[in-house]
Amino acid sequence: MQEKWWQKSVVYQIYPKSFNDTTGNGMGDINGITEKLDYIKELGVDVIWLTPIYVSPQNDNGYDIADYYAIQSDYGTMEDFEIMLEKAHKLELKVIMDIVVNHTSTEHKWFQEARKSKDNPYRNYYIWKDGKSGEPPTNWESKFGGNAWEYDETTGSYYLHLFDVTQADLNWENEKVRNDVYQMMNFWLDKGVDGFRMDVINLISKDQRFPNDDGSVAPGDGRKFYTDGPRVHEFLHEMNQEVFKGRETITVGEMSSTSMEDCIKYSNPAREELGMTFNFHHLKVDYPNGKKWTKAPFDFLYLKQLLSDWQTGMQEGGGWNALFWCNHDQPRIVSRFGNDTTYHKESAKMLATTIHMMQGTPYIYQGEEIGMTNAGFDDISQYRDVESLNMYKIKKAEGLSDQEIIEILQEKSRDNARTPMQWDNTANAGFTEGTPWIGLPDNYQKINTEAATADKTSIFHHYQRLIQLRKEYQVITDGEYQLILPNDFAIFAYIRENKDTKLLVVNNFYAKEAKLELPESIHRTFTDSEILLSNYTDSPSLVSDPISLRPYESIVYYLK
Ligand code: TEU
Repeated sequence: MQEKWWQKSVVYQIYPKSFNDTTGNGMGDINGITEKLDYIKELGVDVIWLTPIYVSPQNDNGYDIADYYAIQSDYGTMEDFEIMLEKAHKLELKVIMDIVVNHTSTEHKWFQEARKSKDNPYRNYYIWKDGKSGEPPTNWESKFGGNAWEYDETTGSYYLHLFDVTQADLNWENEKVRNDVYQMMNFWLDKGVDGFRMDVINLISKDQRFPNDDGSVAPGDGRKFYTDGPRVHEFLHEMNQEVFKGRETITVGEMSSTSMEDCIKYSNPAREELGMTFNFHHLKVDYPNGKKWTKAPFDFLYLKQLLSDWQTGMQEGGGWNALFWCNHDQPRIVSRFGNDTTYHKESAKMLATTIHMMQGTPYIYQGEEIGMTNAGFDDISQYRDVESLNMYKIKKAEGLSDQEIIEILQEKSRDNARTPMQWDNTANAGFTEGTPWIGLPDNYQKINTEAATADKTSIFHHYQRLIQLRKEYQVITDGEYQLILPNDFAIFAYIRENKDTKLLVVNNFYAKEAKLELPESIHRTFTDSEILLSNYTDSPSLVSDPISLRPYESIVYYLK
């Protein structure tokens, strides 16, 4: 297979609202991004992805789009965007937009029209059904809690919303919807953007029988009738032909509760659908029985198995993984699978190495490169996220105490990742001169980009080196992956190998020392080794056996 440029790239995700505020209104903006492009360039990434900046009532921070063709005024103007794009391109940074086309805001003009009457030309842009004896059409649940159908009085029927009630699902069966979406995507590509991250794109095709979920397959919330649905591959192939064909775009689909079989189909170039996929299975290893809203430790063996299965499975099927720990929907990884107190630096670096030496395109979420931590909010008034606020109400009604709910939110809330970017140790971490739209942890005094870029041993410089290694060692892009010691309770170790290079990556996931005993079959394959990267200055050479890994120690060996 011919290698694509984005298979060797690293992407940096920006959450504009929390990135850098230049107006003092407490929210980040496009000019704030432009101002920080040099910082992003210094890290060494190739691409930036902006979460939605279109006109939106912001009920879900922009994932509820009211106008795909215009910029939300809080963020600036189209001109600001064009200036940002030009500067990014000058720095050889590509820019990808976040496209949300499973649903629109109910404030979008299509929906405003659609709800007026049953014979409105836009009616069929959305999914409308009559209720059943005063009940919603099906028992499907919204991802943010409650039934997924909302009754609309004007026409006496229900519309589907898999997310918030203000996020109405588009009807992809309607060719006009599809063509309008493709036209809009072409508008942005013609403007010069380099590709798209596509929000919950595997949910666009619903089973047209709209059955009730009988609960026979967990979690029984209806997802089996629209996840990787009946026509999704057909629609994405069509999109590919109408939008991406003949262009050098980078495309990544965000896949909710997807299967590997489908991800291979989405991302195998021969099928001409998308470039790569995000899946979330490895980020559910702290959801006991699939339940997110509980406090639980993570299942380390399962984490290794999942990541490894997706490494080998996608490679065998000719698909391509997006690699990531963090985004705006996930708690901070150093607080989640690492140790954000005693071993902050060590564990953040170890987690980075674990993912960055795998096959795929790595994504770094703003602040991850300096080890930003969970927010630590201890009062519900500090939370902003619609999902967290809904869950608070639901858990309260189930009888949990405030304290119990807060403890869950402190671990699981999406707001953990949405606190302002920590630039320096001045007020509000240098994010704004006004009042930030959401609070931030006190640790910005120590954890900030100014300190990190000045310190050669920082997490920032570790990420920088990981990005360079990907450019220097082809094996990271094309090598085979082999998990070793699958049943070791502390060490995540694997081999990357192509015809001329062999790397061994070892990571201690815990604060205790761990003994690394390599299988004889691996030992026989090398006589010498060199350390390419470590999170300790004096990591052991591989000559002795077994070797002791210190807390969170992480080493990349080049085997000779
Ligand atoms: O997220 C889709 C998604 O399924 C999740 O990651 C979701 O936020 C999580 O499961 C809730 O627990 C995307 C966006 O990334 C997210 O910010 C939006 O809220 C969502 O789609 C709706 O557009």
